[in-house]
Amino acid sequence: MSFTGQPLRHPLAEKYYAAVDNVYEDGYVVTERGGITLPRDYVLDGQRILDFPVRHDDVWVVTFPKSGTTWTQEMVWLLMNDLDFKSAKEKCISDRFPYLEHTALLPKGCRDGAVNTIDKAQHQPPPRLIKSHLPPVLLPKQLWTVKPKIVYVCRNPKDTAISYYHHRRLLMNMQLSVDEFIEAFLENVVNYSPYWSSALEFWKLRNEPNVLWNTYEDMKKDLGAVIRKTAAFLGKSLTEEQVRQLEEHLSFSSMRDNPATNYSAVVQRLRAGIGLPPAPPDQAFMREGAVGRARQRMSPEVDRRFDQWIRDNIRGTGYDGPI
Ligand code: PPS
Repeated sequence: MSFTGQPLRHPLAEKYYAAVDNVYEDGYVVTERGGITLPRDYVLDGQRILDFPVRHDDVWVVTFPKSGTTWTQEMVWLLMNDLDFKSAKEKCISDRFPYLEHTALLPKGCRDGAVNTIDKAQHQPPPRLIKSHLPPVLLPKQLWTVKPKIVYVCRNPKDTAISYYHHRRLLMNMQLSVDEFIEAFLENVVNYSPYWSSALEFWKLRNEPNVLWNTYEDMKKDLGAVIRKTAAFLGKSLTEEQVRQLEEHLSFSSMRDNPATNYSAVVQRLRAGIGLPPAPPDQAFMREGAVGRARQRMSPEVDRRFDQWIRDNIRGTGYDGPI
């Protein structure tokens, strides 16, 4: 069986490609399975990912992009490694916690002969820790039969979209205004969209015993509580002093200043791969780390469209995730 997708055809797609300087030379597809927008090369790996062999002792962190993935990965890595802060600081989180489908998401100039990230994820010593931004429909099928632990993190779609906008500027020098990018986001033109194929579908799975539903907003409100909840889910026990230490390590300022979590080197490498100079000082992966500021960044008209889009997508579902 082969994995297929149709070229993304949308009036906004051309504008969006041009604004990122066509870094995905082969454009985008909408996957036949699930209708997800991804770079064309994803079809080469899609079936292998669906057939990826899952282990019962894996721990997966799954999110829609820009929802607090890195924050959660660092928390889970430390919980799974007896709070070994020293080792955590010695190696970038992307090397400690592979991103399953990353190779297919990298512009060609950034691949640089590196090992395919599916191999990297597969051949880790157990317990393997694996990150993915894929929605349930494209994740390995064995996740639903072998049932390893999955930590899902949801973030309200407006803050997610604004964070995504800045991410595209940082990594691809995207030349769209906030409103133009939000339009593309709402029309499912950006990678991994639709947002709801991830958030709403994982929300439906939130009561599965092997799924933990966390939110970025809860992490901001009471990180200690999320640490305790996640530790219990992973079968780890922590003293209150250890919770405090982990909270400190996971604070925005500490992760921003930590080269193993702030992606500063990765960002420069990826920019160089597509011919961009080092990032300007006012742009960084660890950008703002706030909740609820997105509304101020878009025009009132686009903000209203966004609210309508949320209402349209959750109507009749009972969804009570962050909006
Ligand atoms: S990615 O590229 O999809 O993996 O990005 P992801 O890690 O999911 O999301 C990046 C956003 O998470 C913020 N972040 C944090 N916020 C608060 N505290 C901590 N410790 C933290 N670590 C990462 C990061 O700043 C990005 O959000 P924005 O809104 O852009 O600041």
